[in-house]
Amino acid sequence: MALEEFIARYKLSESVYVTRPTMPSREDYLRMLAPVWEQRWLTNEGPLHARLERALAEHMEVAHLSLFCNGTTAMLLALQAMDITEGEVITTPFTFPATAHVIHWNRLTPVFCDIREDTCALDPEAVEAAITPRTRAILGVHTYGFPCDVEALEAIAARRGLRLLYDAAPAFGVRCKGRSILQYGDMSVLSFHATKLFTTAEGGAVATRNADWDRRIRFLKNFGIADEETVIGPGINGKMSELQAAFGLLQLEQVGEEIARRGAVAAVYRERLAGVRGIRLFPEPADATMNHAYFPIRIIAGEYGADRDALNVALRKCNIIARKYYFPLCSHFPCYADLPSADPRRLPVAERMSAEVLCLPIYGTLSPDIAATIADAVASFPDVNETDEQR
Ligand code: T4K
Repeated sequence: MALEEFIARYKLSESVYVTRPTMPSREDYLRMLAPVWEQRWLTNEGPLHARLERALAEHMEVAHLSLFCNGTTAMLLALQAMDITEGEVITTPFTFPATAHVIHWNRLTPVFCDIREDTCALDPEAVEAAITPRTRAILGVHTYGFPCDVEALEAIAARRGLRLLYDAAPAFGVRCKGRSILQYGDMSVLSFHATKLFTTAEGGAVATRNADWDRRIRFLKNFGIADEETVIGPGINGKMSELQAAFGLLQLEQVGEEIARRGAVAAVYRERLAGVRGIRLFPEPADATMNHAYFPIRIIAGEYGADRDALNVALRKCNIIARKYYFPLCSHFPCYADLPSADPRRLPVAERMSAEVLCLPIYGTLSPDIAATIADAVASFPDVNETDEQR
């Protein structure tokens, strides 16, 4: 098949993005905002903010949950609340830049560590091998919502006296071994960015079962202010507004249905792509309930007959805007590339995943028919008989 024929067959009438936010109705949002207008209370722990904190803590089954203006600030302060002020933090290079950057912004050293092929999450054996006398904490990421190896990491952290923090930005609503994913580790951080399953446009949260850390987090995100005349430390502004909290309360009503709809899209992809030569699907973890926030696939170039990047370019010509989450690896950023732990030879799985993974569009309003067309385009791209250059 010629490339023109491929495009003619699979081109969608409108661009389909990797994700789209679930929107509450305008009427519902205006109704939710009515008390904000009446009371003229816009931020600083307002009533909607308090309602959303309670509702999310209950929904996610955690003792304490503190809302934030975004996930990055939440993660920055989570490290500070646990008093991690010097040394090294072990983390994954296969993540959004924020994960590595919060370590750097806290004047700590990120130590990149390899990942597992089946979940793209930290490889516990590599974590253990990366520990030095300067290691203070492990910062795992539940990549694509696949839970980290929580028991193994917990055992390592306990044995080696390290703090264990999770970047749970992609894992809203995920359950692992019968418990909310946020119940694992010392603290977990969520992102409520517009690209996330549950969104407040910008936003985030820190969850912990430790009341003392929760108290510190609350001071830190409000300039360290204890009362009108007392500032107990150098805090920052990490607060969420009432307008965002109102959006979040409506999102929470829709999130169960959103997950179910995404599950239906994932099922179409799984059915159509199972067994396609050179395409690997990630196994659904047996002991976790997924949120279907992402649908990553791996393209094994040698078997597929084309590489991930060629497929990605061709899909874009068909208005299918998939994403190479996560390329480049954080360990390739100029600010980290000179670290000994950034050496590609130490990160073989992460390097491979970064070259092979493509995240296909998935969101609740994506019709199963469009998902089927996308899957068919992926399956038939190797039939395009142009050279790589022509592609
Ligand atoms: N840790 C992890 C593992 C994370 O994934 C993130 C954020 C964080 C930490 C940090 O949390 P925050 O501080 O952001 O709360 C996006 C987001 O900017 C980023 O927040 C998110 N991860 C990451 C996975 O995705 P981009 O560069 O891919 O965004 P962008 O603008 O290209 O959007 C992707 C697609 O989403 C668009 O093609 C269409 C759709 N979209 C996007 C926006 C902004 C919409 O439909 N509506 C929108 O408003 O980074």
